[in-house]
Amino acid sequence: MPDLTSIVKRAALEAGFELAGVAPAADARELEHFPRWIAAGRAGEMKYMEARDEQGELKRASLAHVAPWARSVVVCAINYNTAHPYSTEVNDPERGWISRYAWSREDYHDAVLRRLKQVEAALQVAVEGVATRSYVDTGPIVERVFAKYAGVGWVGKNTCIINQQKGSWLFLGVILTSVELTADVQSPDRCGSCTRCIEACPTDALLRPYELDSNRCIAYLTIEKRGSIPEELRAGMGQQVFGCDICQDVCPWNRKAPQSEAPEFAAREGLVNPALAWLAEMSADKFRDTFRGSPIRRAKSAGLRRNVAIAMGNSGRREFVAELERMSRDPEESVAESAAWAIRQLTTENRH
Ligand code: B12
Ligand code: SF4
Ligand code: SF4
Repeated sequence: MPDLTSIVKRAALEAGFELAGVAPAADARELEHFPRWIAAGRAGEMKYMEARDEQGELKRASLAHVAPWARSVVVCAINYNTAHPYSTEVNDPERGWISRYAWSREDYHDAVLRRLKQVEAALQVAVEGVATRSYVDTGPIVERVFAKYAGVGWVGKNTCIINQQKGSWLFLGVILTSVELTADVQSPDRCGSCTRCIEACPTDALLRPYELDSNRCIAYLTIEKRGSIPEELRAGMGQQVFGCDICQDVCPWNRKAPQSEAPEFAAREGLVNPALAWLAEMSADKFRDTFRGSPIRRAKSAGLRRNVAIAMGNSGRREFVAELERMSRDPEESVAESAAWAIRQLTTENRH
């Protein structure tokens, strides 16, 4: 008769996860960093990161604040890599970059949660009355810390979970459970003396190893930030129009990253290195149709237009001025203002 931990791990593999491990539901020392990170304003405008419990404690700082009943945390991971170049390998100024994770046919929250529910169901069959709760980005916990203690991967200096065999193109999903499972050995840090990610970040968002300032991170600026993007960061955004992969593209552990076998993560047509002109012309209705079921919806139509205007401003291509003039009359202030900025970039110092 296999033990409960083996049943759960087997269910995770059967559900399509490539990695699954168990972390104790205890607070790891890395979580001590979290309140300092919040106090320093590193979460930017992501207010949900600052959610507090009734005692006024930051929920994410301790699992005890969120699920005092939990005894173990099952951490599952699935690879979303596809056979397409890295952002650091392409260089066409007329094209933008959408982050690798967002090319998918289905939003990863749905694709991962469906699999987690399958694992949860196996656990419930095995243990009557067990309490479980699944999260994919959706709960107030710092998933990566638990992934480290579940042996799924180490927290790299770029703050991403890296697995020695699979690299870091991984989505994480966690299941809190009221039964105690056998914990795995934590993943050792294999970054060594490497600092490539820190050097490659174009906006200096990695302040020091393991510390990211969202306010400077292109992933935050292009996806989460509403309104205008600070001018001093726009040049560093280069051609990124949704998310950013640079600190993972340069990571040696992703040099031979395997590809995903999950059909949901195959790239949608047109999203790998898309033409900026195509995105700029996209109406709000077309945006809704094109990105139905895609994580790109999170930026909203106006957010994507704003990002595209900035990428055009960084392109050095005067041909974009006519399109940008149209965008400078956009009813959304942040789009209009970004387009006006882009026109200045193309018509003054960066003329081609
Ligand atoms: C908020 C958020 C963001 C923010 C902030 C990112 C960040 N680094 O915190 C923004 C919008 C910028 C972002 C970007 C991205 N995100 Co995000 N994001 C989250 C979310 C919702 C919370 C992360 C969080 O709690 N941050 C708080 C800070 C303090 O945590 P942290 O940086 O991880 O720091 C911990 C460790 O570094 C640790 N630590 C470990 N060792 C050491 C050593 C020292 C010395 C120190 C000081 C600290 C330290 O201390 C901290 C914990 O207290 C998680 C889902 C979740 N609920 O966990 C997804 C998540 C982290 N994101 C994910 C992804 C895929 C991305 C992007 C790749 C998307 C993209 N391509 O644009 C980028 C990657 C950017 C990057 N380098 O991190 C995945 C990561 C998968 C992986 N392999 O790691 C997650 C887990 C979602 C998921 N379920 O799959 N994200
Ligand atoms: S995602 Fe991009 S901007 Fe953010 S830390 Fe990594 S390289 Fe820097
Ligand atoms: S680039 Fe180097 S330092 Fe950065 S996460 Fe990868 S191995 Fe670690």
